[in-house]
Formats: sequence, structure tokens, C-alpha cells
Amino acid sequence: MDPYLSLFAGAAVALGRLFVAVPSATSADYYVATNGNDANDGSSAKPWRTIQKAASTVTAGAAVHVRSGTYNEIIAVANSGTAGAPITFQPDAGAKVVIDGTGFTDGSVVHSGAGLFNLRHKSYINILGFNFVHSYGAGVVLDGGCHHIKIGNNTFDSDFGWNPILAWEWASDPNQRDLHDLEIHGNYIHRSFLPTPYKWKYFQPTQPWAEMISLRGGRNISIHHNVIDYNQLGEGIALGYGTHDVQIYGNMISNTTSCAIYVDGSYAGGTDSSRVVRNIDIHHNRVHCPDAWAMALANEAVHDGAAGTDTVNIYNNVVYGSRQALAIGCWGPYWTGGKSAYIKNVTVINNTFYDCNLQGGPSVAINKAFNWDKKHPNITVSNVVFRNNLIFKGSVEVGTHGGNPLVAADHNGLDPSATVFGAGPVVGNPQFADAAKGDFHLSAGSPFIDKGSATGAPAADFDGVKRPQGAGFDIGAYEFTKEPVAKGLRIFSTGP
Ligand SMILES: [Ca+2]
Repeated sequence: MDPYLSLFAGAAVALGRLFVAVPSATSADYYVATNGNDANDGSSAKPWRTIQKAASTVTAGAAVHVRSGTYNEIIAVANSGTAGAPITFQPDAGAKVVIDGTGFTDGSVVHSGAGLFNLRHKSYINILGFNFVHSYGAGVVLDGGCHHIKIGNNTFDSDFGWNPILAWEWASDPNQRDLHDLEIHGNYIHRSFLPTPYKWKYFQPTQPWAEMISLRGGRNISIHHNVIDYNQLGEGIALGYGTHDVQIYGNMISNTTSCAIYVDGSYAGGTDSSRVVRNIDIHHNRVHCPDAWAMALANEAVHDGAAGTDTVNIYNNVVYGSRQALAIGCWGPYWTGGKSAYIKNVTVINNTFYDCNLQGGPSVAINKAFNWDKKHPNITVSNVVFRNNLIFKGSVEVGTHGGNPLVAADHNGLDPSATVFGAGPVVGNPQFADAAKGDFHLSAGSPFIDKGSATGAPAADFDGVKRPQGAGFDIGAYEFTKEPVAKGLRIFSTGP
């Protein structure tokens, strides 16, 4: 793990726990223990043996308490909770519970894409605090029309053949694809390869490519305070297929490949052109991925005319030591070719991007193809605002095919060695507090203090410090304060 991230990983998980729903005193409590018996009644004195027994039995209002131990099973939940009476699955107080999928292979999973803990068309369920290890497929799977689900404070620290957390709308019946109101928070994910005999074959025959948190459809979703510190092959957080109204904030992502936060406007499920990826806010995330793009707005455009991204706000993110900080308009219709797509109405304001050209090229590429992305010009990028961003040890490049995508580019802080970009740039050394240790606060005397624009600036900075301080708005993710901010306490503030 990145040393700076390791410093705060515990804090993130701890803060994530603040969001845990505590079952009410009126909950019906059930217990599972490794010395239990599924013929028991599930009481504290007579616990069940398997989590599956609980998942098959309990109804709305139940709290399932699992006692310490390793449970070698895969689980499918039978019943939903209700708005006033959710069902919660969690370790018993102080217990450490491992859900281990060792031995379960393709023939034994519930259906394609299944994981260790499976919800299909279920609602009002909380899955909190488990340690998932060894899955031939996914980890926690929300399938079809799931809603009002919380996946919080779990650990996925092992080999997974597919996505540790997957929420998708796949269902044979279109009326069962209503996925919404999800909260995915405080999870820790460190995913290694499966050993060769277990390599997942769902998409690729030889490589277990996987997104660590994957949304394929759905709306009203928050993904916050998760720590993803390793993914040998695949993205960190990825969404597409018409997913909309999503908040991605307070996450820390390091050492993924491909892309840490990936927004793909394509829709793989048909030709429904209404399925636009839209209203996505990406803020207060911290990313360090030497082999990956930190953030990318892409469009693989699997189906012509059914693909688009509209309204993405990217602010108060800190990215450093990465392959590239941000790409807008990339991974064009690369896979199928010849299809068209659009990305429009994007704001990129008050981010800090440091040392993000580790494999050449610019730190920020807007409307600009990769060398191998031959069909990229089929994406039309438009209406991009790029303001108050600090780009040091890196540059910004903007392509103009289809017209200039920028409606405003101003008040950015640039490296003296980079090509001057946009209106009213401020060029200089930002004088970070301690870049080598990952501290990108500005020091007194930084040329970027009070030189930003008020227009569109977030009301608070990465730490939650109100903007502006002093004589004006600063450039970058941090607003300079004379008194040091209590780092580690406020770093995960959600801002405005
Ligand atoms: Ca200021």
C-alpha cells in the first residue's frame, strides 16, 4: 500500500463506520456460529451453523449476528426488508467473520456473475463488516432490481475472479431491472489474481480482468470512503450502462491498473438511447496509480446511438504519481468500431494533479486520443469547464476534432515547463507542503494562493475548509490557511 494511503486507510474505514446503520432495539436478533446447528432456532443460545440458513430464513426487521470464524459458503438472500425494517447481516459485536469461497467454482455458483453474497431483486438489506476471501467469481453481487442496499465496512483482501462489489441490472425480465438507492461505503479492497486453475472466464479467456466496485445501471448511488489499494488487472470504481445520479467521494485508490475511477457512457444491454450516464459527481478522492489513469470519461460505445455521458462534475480531487490524472473522451468505440458517442457538460474545478505523466503524454487529456485508440474521434466532447486546477509536473492537452470542447478554461496553475493553457494561467512552483510525503497543501508564498476564480468554485476544499480564505480563491484542491489543518481529521470531509 502507498505509505500515505496506509496512514489514512484506517481512518477511512473508521469514518465509514460512522455511516453504519445500527439495528433498532426492536430488531429480531438471530445468531450464527461455527459451533451452531441449522436445526436450531437461531437464538443466541441456539445459533445456526451457516449464514445461508439465516439468509434463507429471516424476514424484514431481522439482525443477523455472525460469530467469529471462517464460513466456507456462498450465500443467497431469500427475503427483502422494508423501509422501516431492513435486514442486516453483520458480525456479532467484536467478532471477526471470514466468508471464504474456497472450493466453489463455476458449476457451484448460483448463476453467471454470482459471488459470495448474492442479492437478486432484493431491497432494504445491509451487508456490513465481513471479510470476504477467495472467490471464483464476484464478492457481493446485487443483481436485477435491488434497491436500498448498504454494503459497508467489508474487507475484500484476497483473490477474486471478478468484481469484489458488483451491482448490475441484469435480469431476463426488463421489469426487474430497477436498481437504485445504494450506499457502498468504508470497504477495503485489495484484490490479487486467482491462481491459474480458477481464472474467471466470463469475459476474457485468460485474464481475470475486473472492476473492484462495478455499477452497471442504477441510480441514486453513493460510493464513499472506500479504500482500494491494489488491483492487479482492472479498474477501481467503474460505472456505465446508464448509471445516473451517483456520488463518488472520499475514496482512496492506489495501484490499480487501467483506471481508478472510470465512467463509461456506453450501454451494453441494447439500443435504448435514453440510457445516458448522467449526473455524476466525483470529488474528494485521492488517487495514486502509477500504472493507471486516475479518472477517465470514456465511451466504449458498444451499441451505436445508445451511448452518452451528460453532466459530470469533478472537483476537489487530489491525484499524484499516476499514469495520467484525467482523460475526457477516450476509449472510444474501440472494441466494436465505427460507433458514435458523446460526452458533454463536464466541469473540472479545483483539483490538484501532481506528477501525472509517468508513462509520457499530458497529465490531462481532453478530447485527445491515445495512440492505440484509433477510433476515438467518434466521441464528441463538448461543454467542458476547466478552472482553478493545479497541474504540476505535467501538462494539459486539448484536441479539437469536432470543435473545441472547452467553454471555459481559466485560472489554472501550471508548471513553468508546460505549454501555457487556457485564459489567465498562473505559472510557477506550487510550493507544496511536502510533496514527497504526499502532502499537497500550499505553503505560504505559493503563487497559487488567492489566484483562482470564484466562479463555480466548490464552497469548501478537500479538507472541508470554507472557500475562500484570505484575499481570494486558491488554485488546486486545497485552500491555504495560516493555521495548519488537522490532517487526518478533516481530510475526508465531503465539502459542500
Ligand atoms: Ca485564498
